[in-house]
Amino acid sequence: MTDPYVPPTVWTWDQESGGQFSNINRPTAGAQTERPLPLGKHPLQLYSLATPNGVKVTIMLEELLALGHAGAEYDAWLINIGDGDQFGSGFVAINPNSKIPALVDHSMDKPLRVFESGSILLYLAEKFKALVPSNHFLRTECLNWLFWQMGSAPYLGGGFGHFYTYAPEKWEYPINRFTMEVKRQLDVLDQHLATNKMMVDSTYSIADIAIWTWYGQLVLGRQYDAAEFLDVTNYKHVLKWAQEIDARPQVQRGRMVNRITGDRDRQLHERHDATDFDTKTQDKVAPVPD
Ligand SMILES: N[C@@H](CCC(=O)N[C@@H](CS)C(=O)NCC(=O)O)C(=O)O
Repeated sequence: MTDPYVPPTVWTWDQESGGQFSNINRPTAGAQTERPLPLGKHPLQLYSLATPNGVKVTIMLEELLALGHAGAEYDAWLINIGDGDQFGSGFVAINPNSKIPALVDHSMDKPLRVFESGSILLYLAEKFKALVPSNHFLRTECLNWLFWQMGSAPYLGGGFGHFYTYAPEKWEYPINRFTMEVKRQLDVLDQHLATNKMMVDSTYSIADIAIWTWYGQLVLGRQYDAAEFLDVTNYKHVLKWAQEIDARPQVQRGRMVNRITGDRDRQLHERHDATDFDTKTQDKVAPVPD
């Protein structure tokens, strides 16, 4: 039996954790390399990867474009967090927290940086007056759920996902702790969606986009290979809502942008034009020889 861990008086970083992301985890902030960011032709420049946080923004931009907001045209550049791109000087200048997604709006006198996925969703919703209710009561409810998601998802990703999937060993205590919390969160959503078609009444909004990328995709079986373990089909109202959102063409396009895993015809590493979905997916630009 190994000795129980006794925390030292002062913690020091003297060893890699051994987990899947141990090569990029550090107890310090700031740029590690000198690397400027590329700049495209559109007003909005997005630097991201198709994780649940990243996909929130590409779905939002595709939704805005589908609504006819031409000012939402964007270049999406790939930030490969596994390669440490988030620690380049250009990226750190637009997000000192070194996490995707980060957006720069060049449509004004001087460029404006926006980081934190919830802040980006709200920024775009306000800029284009879309996908956030204007009614004071409904808008407040929309922000309640947006902030709920921003506070809850770290339990799902950093807690459950980390210990169930990425940690170097399976430890019962943290898996139990975070599984209980994630199932409680799913029950919160299930009870809410039992009497509401969407997160805010019956109108699709940034609250749905934010929550769907995490909890919607979890019940659709796309996260952490944990659908059976979490018994996700039990959350029937969440599942129905998730399937409805999943069927939106804008959502399907948004999921493809900055994706570097999965089916090659669903991977669009960079997006600079609406036609890229038809011509620049990986099966077309880098076909695998037979
Ligand atoms: N609260 C942030 C979280 C962003 C976040 O955790 N991004 C992850 C990918 S989903 C990341 O960039 N990780 C890189 C790292 O930890 O070094 C948001 O919602 O934007």
